[in-house]
Amino acid sequence: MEPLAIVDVRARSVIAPLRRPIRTASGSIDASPLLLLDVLTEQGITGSAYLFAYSPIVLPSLRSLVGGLAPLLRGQRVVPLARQQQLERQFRLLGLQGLLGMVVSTLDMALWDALGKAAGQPVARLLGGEPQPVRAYDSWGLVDPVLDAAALEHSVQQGFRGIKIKLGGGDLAHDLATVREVRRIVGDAVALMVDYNQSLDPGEAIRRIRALEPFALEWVEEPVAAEDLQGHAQVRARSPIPIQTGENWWFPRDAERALSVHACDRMMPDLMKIGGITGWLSVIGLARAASMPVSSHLFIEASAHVLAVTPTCDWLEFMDFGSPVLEAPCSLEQGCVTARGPGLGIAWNEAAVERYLVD
Ligand code: SMN
Ligand code: MG
Repeated sequence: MEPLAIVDVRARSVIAPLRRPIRTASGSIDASPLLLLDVLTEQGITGSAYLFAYSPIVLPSLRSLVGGLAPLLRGQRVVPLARQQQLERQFRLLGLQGLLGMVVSTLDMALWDALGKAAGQPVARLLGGEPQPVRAYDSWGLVDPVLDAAALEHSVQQGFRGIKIKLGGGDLAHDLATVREVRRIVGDAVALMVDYNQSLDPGEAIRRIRALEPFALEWVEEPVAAEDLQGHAQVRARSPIPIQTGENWWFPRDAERALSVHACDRMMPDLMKIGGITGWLSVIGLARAASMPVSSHLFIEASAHVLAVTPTCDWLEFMDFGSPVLEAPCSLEQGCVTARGPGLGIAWNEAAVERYLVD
């Protein structure tokens, strides 16, 4: 079959509901601003993917960026690596990061979705693997162990093998009281992760992490500013608990920078920032060479595919931002998520898109 050819690229903005607000030490998110991206091809195949914009304020800019890229892509073949190299060249002086990096990464996911749909195969199979169950953790924001007790118990009853909560909303005593109570609620058999969302300085992070040692945490995530790789390395060198980071790395070069200074024990690249599936494939080679466990960040559907071909696969983060606008949202089965095809398994629920459409 001749390579798919791009006819157009379309973006729609929606603000979808969240299962629960995400309160973090660095701000709160009460709804899910998403950009839905579709790559239309001459062969009638449409590749789809979405990005999470964090703030609705940037949705118009994201849509405008897609409109600006469309003329560069019309008539081009659906070859993800070639398209990413084309855009890297095009924006060499500006650099692929920020909103443009998010759009380029999401375009990559949509291109892979198109290839999978054209082949009638799940993307995991195009990547040389096959869909397989990946253990998932339920990702929470800051929690109130009293008010959220029943819902946390429900997460465990649903079969999640891990629970992540955010910390840093108060002082150390508040963190300790929260972790102690959540550990009691979820029990010792469930992995417990904590995420400081970049809210501490290295000294305070070391102080707090040392105090958290008794709770057998799976990891402590982004204790300091994401871009402070030396700070991460400083904390890691003194931490009794594995340090996790990566959701804010831009393309594989940031992963290499972090590994070169030993910033973390585990990594969790975000498909929307690391360069999509093409970027992810470069990063897992670095992780394998460093024997570093790799987890995902958001984007459950596409993450299930790439984790299925990740040699050091660790955890899938279950934060289902896309579910409200998908025909067939991902589900948890025996504590795991399994990739579905064809493509990434992404098809819009058009009635829901209409309901949540911003423009
Ligand atoms: C996070 C994800 C999405 C929105 C806010 C915070 C968090 C995580 O860093 O790792 O889930
Ligand atoms: Mg995080």
